[in-house]
Amino acid sequence: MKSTRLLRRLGTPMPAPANAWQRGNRRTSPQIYPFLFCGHRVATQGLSTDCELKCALAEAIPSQRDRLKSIKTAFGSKSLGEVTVNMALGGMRGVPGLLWETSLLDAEDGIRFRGHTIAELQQKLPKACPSGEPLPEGLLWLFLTGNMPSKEQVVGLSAELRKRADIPPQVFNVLEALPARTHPMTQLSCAIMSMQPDSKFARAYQNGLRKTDYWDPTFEDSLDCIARLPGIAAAIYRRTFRNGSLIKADPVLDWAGNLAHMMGYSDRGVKELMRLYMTIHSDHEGGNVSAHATHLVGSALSDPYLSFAAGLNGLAGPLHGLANQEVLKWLNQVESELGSDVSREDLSRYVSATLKSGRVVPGYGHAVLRKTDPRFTSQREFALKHLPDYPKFKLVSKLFDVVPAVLADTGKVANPWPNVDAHSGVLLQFYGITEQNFYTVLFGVSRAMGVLSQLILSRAMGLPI
Ligand code: NMX
Ligand code: MLT
Repeated sequence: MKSTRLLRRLGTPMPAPANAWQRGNRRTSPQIYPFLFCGHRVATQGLSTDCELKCALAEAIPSQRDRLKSIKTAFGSKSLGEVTVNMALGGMRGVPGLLWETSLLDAEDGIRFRGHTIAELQQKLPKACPSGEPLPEGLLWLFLTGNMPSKEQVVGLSAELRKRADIPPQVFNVLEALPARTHPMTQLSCAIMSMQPDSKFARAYQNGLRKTDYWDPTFEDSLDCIARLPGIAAAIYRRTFRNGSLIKADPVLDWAGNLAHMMGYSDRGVKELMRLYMTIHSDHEGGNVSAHATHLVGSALSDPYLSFAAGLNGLAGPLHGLANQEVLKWLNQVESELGSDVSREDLSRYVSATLKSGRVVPGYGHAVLRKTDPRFTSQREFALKHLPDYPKFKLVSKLFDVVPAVLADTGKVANPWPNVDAHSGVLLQFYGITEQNFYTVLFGVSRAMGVLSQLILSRAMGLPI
């Protein structure tokens, strides 16, 4: 096993019944899901649905439970390898220890979302514009069902999310109560926590919920949360950087397009960037801090708001999601000290000086990846298409030429190549979103899709604490 990190690489652990998830189970047992019949609104235990995604998920769950059972029966007592002292001291790297369905990370090839590369998603997922970027709603469908959705299914899911997008008033009250200097990530975490008192999972659990039904109110909370995130993120942005005047959602725009719109950006390019951004940041297997924190807290049957807030608090760390903010800060320093037309030699000296001062070069390195992050590459392709002459993009490109060699020369950096955060900030800068302290919030909005999908699936499969 090429793995490098604990809690990784068990996404598709063994030959499960071929394509089991994709096959689904067209004969959903009414004993198990008495309240789920597509096209009808049927209520049970206060829960109801006419949501097509929920129906598709409900159909897929029985075969997934069977698959897990057969894996346990066939392979339950097999060893997954040895654990060395170094693996324990190294933060449990290389120890496979977690089932993660939504994505799988390969050290060389990077992320696969339900088996699909980013380029495949760009090709196969429905889009808002011809030959544009994928609609992230489609990825949410793929995460939860294992199937590539049709355009109609994605349009339906966009509408479902708009229907659920109203933000409860207490969110604004909590945001208002925070000092204006509060970091946007802290604001986001507090906003998520403020919705917890209305958790459908927490209420249903208190009313006596059967284990086989845990996934249902988890789905409801998760979809509500995902639906509201663009409005919440935009409110944080407008409050922190635009004197607090809010912009209403566009009733026909998609989820990511609406995020750009509510932040105050109407350009077609920003909306396309937001669709790409929301797609590529969504999931990175289960061992990263935000995914693992969400899973860990969720395994105690904490509701989705409690669990996702935990993930966000981890994402707010500078070695994880906050690195996108740190990259911009550092790029701005490079630009102001050396100018934008800097030579490779001067740049190389600057990178060495950063290292000598005991700091990390933000946006480079990774706990698992050992090659350039394909999420960096997809953003680079976006830049080459939409902003090839932008000076900050040229600086990022020069750094891509220079930094790996300097990091490799230290002899200790396991991966000298750029990660997702090395590129995201300059794309936002180009479209006028210059407030770097907000960037991790965008990462967080996207990450909700992956980690909350996995939370729903974990409950559907009855994974333990
Ligand atoms: N700049 C300077 N030193 C580095 C870097 C870097 N970019 N990457 C790794 N190192 C150092 C690391 O600090 C460690 O030093 P020491 O032995 O003195 O403690 C040594 O190299 C070995 O670390 P690795 O095994 O290569 O990396 P590890 O798996 O521990 O950490 C990161 C991975 C991502 C935390 C690390 O590469 C890093 O700090 N990168 C910069 C911050 C960053 O870009 N984070 C974002 C990651 C992606 N995300 O979005 O979450
Ligand atoms: C992520 O997207 O979560 C980061 O690349 C960190 C990781 O995978 O360890």
